Amino acid sequence: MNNKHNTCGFSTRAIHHGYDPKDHHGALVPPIYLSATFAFPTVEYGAACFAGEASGHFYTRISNPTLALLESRMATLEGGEAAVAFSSGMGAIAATFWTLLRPGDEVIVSQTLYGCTFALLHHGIGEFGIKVRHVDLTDLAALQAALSPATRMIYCETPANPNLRLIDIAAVARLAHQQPNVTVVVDNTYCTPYLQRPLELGADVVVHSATKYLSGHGDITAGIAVSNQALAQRIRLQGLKDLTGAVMSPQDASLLMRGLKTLALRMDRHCSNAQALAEALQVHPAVESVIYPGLRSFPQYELATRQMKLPGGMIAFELKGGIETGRRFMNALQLFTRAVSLGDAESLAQHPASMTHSTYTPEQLAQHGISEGLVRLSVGLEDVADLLADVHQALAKCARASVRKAAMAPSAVR
Ligand code: 7XF
Repeated sequence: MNNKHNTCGFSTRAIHHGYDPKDHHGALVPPIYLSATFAFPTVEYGAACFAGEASGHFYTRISNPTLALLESRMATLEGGEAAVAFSSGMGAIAATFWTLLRPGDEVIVSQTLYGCTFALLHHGIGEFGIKVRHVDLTDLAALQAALSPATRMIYCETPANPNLRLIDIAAVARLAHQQPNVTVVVDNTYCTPYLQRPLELGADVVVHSATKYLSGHGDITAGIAVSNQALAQRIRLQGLKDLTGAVMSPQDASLLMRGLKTLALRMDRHCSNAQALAEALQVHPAVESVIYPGLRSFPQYELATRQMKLPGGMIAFELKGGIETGRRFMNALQLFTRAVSLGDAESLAQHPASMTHSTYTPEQLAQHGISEGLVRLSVGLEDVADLLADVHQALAKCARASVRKAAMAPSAVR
């Protein structure tokens, strides 16, 4: 693999790392190796591949040249040694859990997690003899108290989906690594390596839903795990090859590499659009509260500026009148699309409690800091003036509806 861009900047590596057209008939864009299997020159060589004694591609569920190029790019962008590509974020997360955890082990997880990660923990590995403990990882004393000789993994999202709570990765990793055999795994989906690089802060594995910002165009589902060579090899040979089989297709790897080429440009625009929207929401009289790491009112503003290059493209907020007003707001949106997922060019709005986090019971939502009234925005790449106009017209409509409703309420009748 061509690594002459190793010392270049982020975008240069996102565009060029590991590839030289002259090795591929001059093709500017890396070819897609659409082959499930690869020819062995001899039977002995084939056996050596299976024994792990020869390198080279032999079956796409284990490796493929297009996937290998993508993986090397993700590794360099995250500051890791190696990466493993998956067919979805949940594929990457499940493979990492199944590889690193065994019955009797304990995994400490942060309070708020994406709904299906929560479900995988509670209805998946939690039912196979692995103890799952939710701990407020912003409280280092609580983490210290929760660590036990059986702890094998600490897992978190930062910022968390959907309430954007942050975890101080360096502080958690430092504490975790005072004990042997604890792997710190961070879901970096909300940030991408352009905004935050957990491995450089002491984490051991980074996982991604590459369905989101990394691919950026809403046309594939994909996942990535990045770590050192030894861990990546275990995740590939156990988690991917045997335990999930959740392999990414070479066509999707090509689309994902296309997305990576514009990642830095897109993230800059997502962040500046989101900052403008968050500031507008914050001063609007219909809005109860806004959660966005770029606002000075954000409770972990100092940590956000220290840990993240920019505050990201996701906003969570609540309207006065709670979820009923929130529903009216979302139904009144004209440019934003009502849809789950995030990180696309199109701006998206959704209701976590009934959609992405509906795997939590109402009691669990309250316990894990996901308010019923929360509305989540994934701010896209449109012109900010159009986004602001859409949000303002939707807020005006739901405010008018609230006034009508109040006027019709029995208490208002004299
Ligand atoms: O398997 P996927 O590619 O959908 O990725 C799962 C996943 C993992 N980590 C985080 C932080 C995620 O946000 C996701 C997927 N979340 C979407 C969302 O929150 O809108 C899924 C739509 S139900």
